Amino acid sequence: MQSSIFVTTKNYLMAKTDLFESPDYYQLDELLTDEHKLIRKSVRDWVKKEVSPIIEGYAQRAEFPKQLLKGLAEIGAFGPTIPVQYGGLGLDYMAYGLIMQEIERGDSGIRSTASVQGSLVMYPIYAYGSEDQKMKYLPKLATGELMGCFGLTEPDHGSDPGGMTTNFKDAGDHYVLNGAKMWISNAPFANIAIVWAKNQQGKIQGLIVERGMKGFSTPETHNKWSLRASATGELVFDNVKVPKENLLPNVTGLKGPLGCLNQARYGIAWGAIGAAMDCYDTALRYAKERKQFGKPIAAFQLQQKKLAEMITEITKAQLLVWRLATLKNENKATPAQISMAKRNSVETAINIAREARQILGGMGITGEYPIMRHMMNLESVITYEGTHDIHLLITGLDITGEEAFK
Ligand code: TGC
Ligand code: FAD
Repeated sequence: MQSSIFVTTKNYLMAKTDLFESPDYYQLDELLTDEHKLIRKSVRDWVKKEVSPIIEGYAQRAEFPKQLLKGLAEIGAFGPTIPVQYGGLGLDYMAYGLIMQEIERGDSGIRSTASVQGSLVMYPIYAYGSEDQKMKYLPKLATGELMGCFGLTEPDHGSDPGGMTTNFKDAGDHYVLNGAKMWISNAPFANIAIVWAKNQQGKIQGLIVERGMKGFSTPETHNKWSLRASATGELVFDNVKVPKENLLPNVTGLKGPLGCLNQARYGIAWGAIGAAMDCYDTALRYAKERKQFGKPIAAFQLQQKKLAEMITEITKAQLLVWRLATLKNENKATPAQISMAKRNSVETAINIAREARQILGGMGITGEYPIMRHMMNLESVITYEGTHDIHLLITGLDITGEEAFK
């Protein structure tokens, strides 16, 4: 009895100190600039100091740690690739990927908050907005003074967003918006929402809807077993009067929201590797310390197989996103290449989380270690931003020329 309390206490203490060391089996660091490494280090240090000590408690209580927003803004997580004149950092896509990797190493839900703010709220305003909209919103979104969310999915239209029914009508000096969005990250606390809706001609356009507009509400979604430290909600529009200047003027059609998804899916391709690295690192350390049958479990071939396959898959995924980053920096990355990377990284991560959980035995199911939280989070990550199936079909279409969605 005494010895089991001792073991639990010892493991508890081990788990609460974030000892993460990132695997770099193929010396990929040599492919990064000093600036990239510095950015990665500063985000990693922040995650170790601010996220790791508190995240398990927030996930267990299904609460969003709102106090992290200021720090996320300070480490440049909100719109790092947005030009400096609009409050961003003007960084390249390698830096953006590394930031997402490090944040998701802490928790996918916190990375979600950053992805949505940067790729799904700031990006559409930057890419499709008027100069006035950019100046009004982007600097405040970069500092976290304003937080945003992105409304594409509806109760009856998830993988098929083109079927959306949310719509707006021209009412003279304003538009009138009606409909509902579901599964919206950051909705419960967002100050603004980028809402994709059909105009009177049935064409999809984006509107900036502000909290406080009459008829706009954001009920929270409860009872999630995944992304418990991320706030998810609905967006409900009941005859909301939206000023005409809040329409994003420079895009029409589904390519508007899908263009934003390219940015966010790219970030997830990097981010999920962060979760995988955390599970691998935790399992490797545990396997070296945990003894059964008189020796560390790391000395058993079956555990070595798991660990060896994990580092192999992580290394392959790291190479894929590194190359994707270089293509993205040259503006040559195709949406299908991004889909392949998102799909591969998330599948890699979810498989590694499941194997790592087994290496920890019973301890693996507890909140003393991050693995089960990552595993449950990844069940959302494999579904949002396009499901695993949809990304496979995007690859299928790209290589065969045959569309198999419909
Ligand atoms: P389809 O006819 O193929 O395309 C319509 C128009 O869009 C263009 N397009 C793209 N443009 C930019 N980037 C892309 N990735 C694009 N994919 C397609 C296309 O060229 C066409 O343009 P045009 O000019 O001809 O009109 O559209 P479809 O209706 O057949 O649907 C295709 C499909 C299934 C691939 C697409 O709709 C899809 O990706 N579905 C998945 C939906 C999804 O990913 N939803 C994500 C919601 S947001 C979210 O999950 C946030 S989670 C945030 C977090 O917490 O991190
Ligand atoms: P469905 O589209 O109903 O799919 C159900 C199943 O059918 C899936 O397995 C799917 O792969 C399969 N399927 C669908 N179509 C096909 C096909 N043509 N061929 C083969 N199989 C098919 N959305 C936003 O707009 N903004 C957000 O911020 C946001 N945040 C989210 C946060 C969380 C925690 C979650 C879980 C979701 C979030 N989403 C968000 C929604 C997310 O993008 C959708 O859940 C996702 O696109 C899938 O839609 P769906 O859940 O309606 O599933």
